Amino acid sequence: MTSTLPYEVKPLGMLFFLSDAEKRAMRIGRERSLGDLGKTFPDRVLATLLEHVDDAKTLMNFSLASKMCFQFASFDSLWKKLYLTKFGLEKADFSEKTSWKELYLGEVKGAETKMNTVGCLYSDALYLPNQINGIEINERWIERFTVPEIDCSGMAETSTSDSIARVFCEEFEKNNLPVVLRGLAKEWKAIKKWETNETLLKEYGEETFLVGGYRTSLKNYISYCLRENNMDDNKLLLFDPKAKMEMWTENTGVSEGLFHELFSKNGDYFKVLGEQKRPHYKWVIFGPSRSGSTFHVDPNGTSAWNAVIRGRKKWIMFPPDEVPPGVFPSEDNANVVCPLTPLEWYENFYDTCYGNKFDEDDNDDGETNAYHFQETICEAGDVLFVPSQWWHCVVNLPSAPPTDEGAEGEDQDKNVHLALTANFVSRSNLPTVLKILDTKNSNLVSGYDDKTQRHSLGEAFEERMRELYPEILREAREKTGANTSPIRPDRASQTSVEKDKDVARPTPPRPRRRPTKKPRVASALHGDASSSKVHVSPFSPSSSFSFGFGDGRF
Ligand SMILES: O=C(O)CCC(=O)C(=O)O
Ligand SMILES: [Fe+2]
Repeated sequence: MTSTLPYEVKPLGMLFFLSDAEKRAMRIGRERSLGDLGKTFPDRVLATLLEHVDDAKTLMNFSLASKMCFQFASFDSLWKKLYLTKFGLEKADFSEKTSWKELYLGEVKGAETKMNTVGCLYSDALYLPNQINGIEINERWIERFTVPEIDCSGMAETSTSDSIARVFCEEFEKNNLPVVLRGLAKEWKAIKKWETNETLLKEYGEETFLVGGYRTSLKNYISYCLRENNMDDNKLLLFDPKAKMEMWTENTGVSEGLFHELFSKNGDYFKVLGEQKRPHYKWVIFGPSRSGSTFHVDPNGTSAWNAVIRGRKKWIMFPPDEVPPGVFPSEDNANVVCPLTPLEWYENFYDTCYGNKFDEDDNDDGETNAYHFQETICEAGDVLFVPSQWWHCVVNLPSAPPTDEGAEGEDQDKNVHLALTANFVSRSNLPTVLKILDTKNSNLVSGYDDKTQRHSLGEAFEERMRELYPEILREAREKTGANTSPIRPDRASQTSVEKDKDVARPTPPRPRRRPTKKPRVASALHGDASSSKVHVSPFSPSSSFSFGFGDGRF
């Protein structure tokens, strides 16, 4: 992977290959250039300090102090943050500029500074984006398909359709277990109509969408996705809860036939609040290859369906009572510390999930100590059911596993991934939803632009449910009163069908598993700045924690 940085940065470990004299020269150069700052702070801390500089002028002044300062102040995620905060995305022209710094300076006449570079800098902190962009997708990460599947391709016949609906509801939805509905959306018009960037742009090129919380035209976003040498470690996702209604009404089959039967007929109880008052629930998600959503559970206790329109999505999902390794939720689950990008998680934790025994876990229920996670890949036309409170992490896979440099960019259409998703309240997850709303914890409740609406959601919802569905509310309230734990999948039902079960039967909470690695830098997630369901910053500060930088100084 080639670097687009204005200077050459190498991982600290590469110092090993220098002669003693060269190492000494590097050390002296660093000391002279950074002075007390360099003596006092490790690179990682220095880079983090610079994240708190919120105006470009200060950053530019800092960069003029010395060659090293210039290099630190050129760290592109600093400029990404400054650019987005000041200009949003509307004007960003990704076809012209290769870095966020260039974009920023392009907006400010005469701001360009020239500095001879120091040649080469050895710093893990500054090498971080290269390292993340250089993570190769390992075959091992994408070869397992353990989420159960229902083949929906022959559903023209009513009898097939009926039996799919029965199996989905009885075995999966009621038991709060994931399932892939293969081909359920394959007849949706969107799949043909949006097959290429050209056709997609023809229809929506000038339309604006929310990207990382900022509005920009689709034309501009697609050029961002296709930008060569995109060195953003946390690539921007188009994640828009208010995209044009016609994208749904004219291009999908969400309100008819089997799809309607599965997901809306007996569910979607937030509809009692009306379109204006219900929390966000329908999202358009576009993203380049390697982008995705880091570990999270979906908002407000809802379940979701996710339909791939173009591209490929790798999913890994953990049941509600198993916090995935490398993920550290706060006590109330409102904040989660975890790797900022899905591929960082794979690189550092995927293998931990297999065959790892946790000694403090006392095999109390006769099960093995292994995690009960499930994995799959969804392609165009496939729909995944994401049950309430399941942890999941999603990554958009390049069209073919890259074998050599440049292979990822070969198929531009396949490397822009499109999906539609919606969250819903059903009879099965209603107790969980009510319990979360009961907390009135405005960090747990989400889906409004205006945070004050979060507070009253529980009361408003309950009132309307009492008017319109009193029996269903009563049934759910009996469960919330009787048991305060979230819906948990019954392990036995993961392999056998329990047809006589009406609703998910909560099992007692299991002890949380102890992950084997701890983040070196605890990076709390940062509120609701983006429109994403995942509460992460739209920026990619270098405080995303990462591993494998063993310089031992931090
Ligand atoms: O499709 C994706 O990238 C992630 C979807 C997801 O997890 C969500 O919308 O909550
Ligand atoms: Fe999600």
